[in-house]
Amino acid sequence: MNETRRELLSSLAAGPTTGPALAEQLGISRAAVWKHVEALRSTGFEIDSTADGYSVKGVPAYGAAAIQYGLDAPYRIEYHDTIESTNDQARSLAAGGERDVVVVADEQTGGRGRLGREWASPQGGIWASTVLQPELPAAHVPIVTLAAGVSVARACQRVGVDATLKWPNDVLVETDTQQRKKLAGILTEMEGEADRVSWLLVGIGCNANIAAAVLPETATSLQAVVGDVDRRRVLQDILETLAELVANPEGVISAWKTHAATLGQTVRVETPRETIEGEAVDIRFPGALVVETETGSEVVHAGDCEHLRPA
Ligand code: BT5
Repeated sequence: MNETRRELLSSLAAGPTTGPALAEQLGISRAAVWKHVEALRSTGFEIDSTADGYSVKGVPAYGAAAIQYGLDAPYRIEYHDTIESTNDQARSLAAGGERDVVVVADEQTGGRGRLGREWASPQGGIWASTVLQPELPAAHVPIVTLAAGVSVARACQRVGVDATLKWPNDVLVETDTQQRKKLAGILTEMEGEADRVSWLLVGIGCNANIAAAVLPETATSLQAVVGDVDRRRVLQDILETLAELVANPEGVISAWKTHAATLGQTVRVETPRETIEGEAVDIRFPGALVVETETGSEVVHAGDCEHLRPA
């Protein structure tokens, strides 16, 4: 979506605005304003023309303009009905110099998890990758993965789903059977040098309006817990919290701890070098897990974590 369309949506979100006022604000002709309004109507926006100006009466369920409308985060939305992987598309935008753009899809045909694992991404999910350039050294990037987890957990809680966080990148929810299942996952990828991140991709996959039966056995969805949700609002919520936390990374650890499922669990963490077993006792900036083992305390920076039982 271009800058003019984005500005127009943000003016309309603030309240009814007349054609001449919009033309002046956007620095375009009144005829051009009318064309933009018609284009929005053709994507499903209901826009009335009243004495006060153009007034939005209805917003389409999903799509670039719908997600952009009323979004309180400094991101541009690029939307695809279907795509191989939003992270791949975000990567090519990042390589072309774009920042602060979110690639969103209704369906992915080649969704990826970490270490090349498959990520099931049928229609109805929230599949979104944000291209960022945070003011962080590369070593601090894990804080952004935690921030994304917090953003998803909060957005899920707002629709009535008690989501919790499993270190480092999973969002879980307890199902009827007292089992915890995976509701969402985060895939962070970056390019840069030790002291400077040139771009960072935050890929978020959240099983929203999807039947649990079409997901892996270990997964669940918002639909399975509370029924269909307004994906547009949920994604806006996620992006708004993400933007806020990325701008204030010092608040992320305490926010993460308030949703943590991992702390207080006996865990097994597989790192590239070893397997560590013990009680998960703390999370430390920029995102390390502290595990109390039989032989002492270990600080783990990356790995796959399995919850064995409450400690
Ligand atoms: C993750 O990997 O959890 C990161 C997932 C990131 C997906 C997003 S969607 C938007 C963006 N574009 C992409 O292509 N990717 C990102 P990991 O921790 O490696 O977990 C992967 C494992 O989760 C798989 O091996 C399955 O066991 C399980 N899994 C696969 N699909 C799932 C789903 N839809 N929901 C829950 N679990 C799933």
